[in-house]
Amino acid sequence: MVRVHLLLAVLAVTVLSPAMAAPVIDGNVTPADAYTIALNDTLNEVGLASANMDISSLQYAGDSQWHYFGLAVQADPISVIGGDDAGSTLFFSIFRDAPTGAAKYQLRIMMGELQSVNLYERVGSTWKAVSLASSDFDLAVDNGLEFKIKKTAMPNLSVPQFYVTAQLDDQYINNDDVVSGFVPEPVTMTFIAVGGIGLAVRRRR
Ligand SMILES: [Ca+2]
Ligand SMILES: [Ca+2]
Ligand SMILES: [Ca+2]
Repeated sequence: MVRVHLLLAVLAVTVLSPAMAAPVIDGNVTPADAYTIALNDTLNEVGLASANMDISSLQYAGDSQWHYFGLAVQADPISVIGGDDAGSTLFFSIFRDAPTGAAKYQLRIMMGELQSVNLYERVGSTWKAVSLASSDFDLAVDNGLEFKIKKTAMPNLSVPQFYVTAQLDDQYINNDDVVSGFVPEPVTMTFIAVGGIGLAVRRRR
C-alpha cells in the first residue's frame, strides 16, 4: 500500500514540475529567458549619466547549478562607457543573507575597454578576493547585461534566499543608479517531493 502511494507522489511531481529553460546569456533580457524574479527600478532618476545607464530591472532565475541575472536599462543598448564620459561602466553588486542581512559577496563587472570580473567574499570585517575560474561564470553585454555564476562559487551565501543590491556606476561624477531587492527561496522539486511523500504516508494511517 505504501509503495503505491510513493509511486503516485513521484508521478505527481514529474507532471507538476516542467523543466525550467535556463536563461540564454546573450546580453538581452527577453521573456524567453524566463527569469522568475524581476526587481523593477524607477526610471528617469535625477543625475544619471544617460538613459542607457538607467536601470529598468534586475531579473533573476536559479537552478541547481547556477544563479542567472539579467540587467535591463531604459534605453538600449546599455552604455559600457559610463554614459557620455567615454570611460567604463561598472556593475557593482552586493549579496546578503536573508533574513540577517549579513553581507557575504561583492561582484564587480567592469564593462567596456577595462573588461573584468571580480568576486570578493566577506571575511570578518574585510573583503577578500576570490579567484574565479572561467568555468564558474559566463557573461554577455548587448542591449543589457546578463551573467550567470555557479552557486558553488558563492558557498557562503548559505541560504537559498538573499538580498541583492546592484548599481551601474559611470566611474565619474554622475549619480549611480541603484536597484535592490529580495530573491526568495524557490519552491524546489525536493520540497514538493518530500511534501508528497509525507501526504502519502499520513493518508495510510
Ligand atoms: Ca538572454
Ligand atoms: Ca533606474
Ligand atoms: Ca558615478
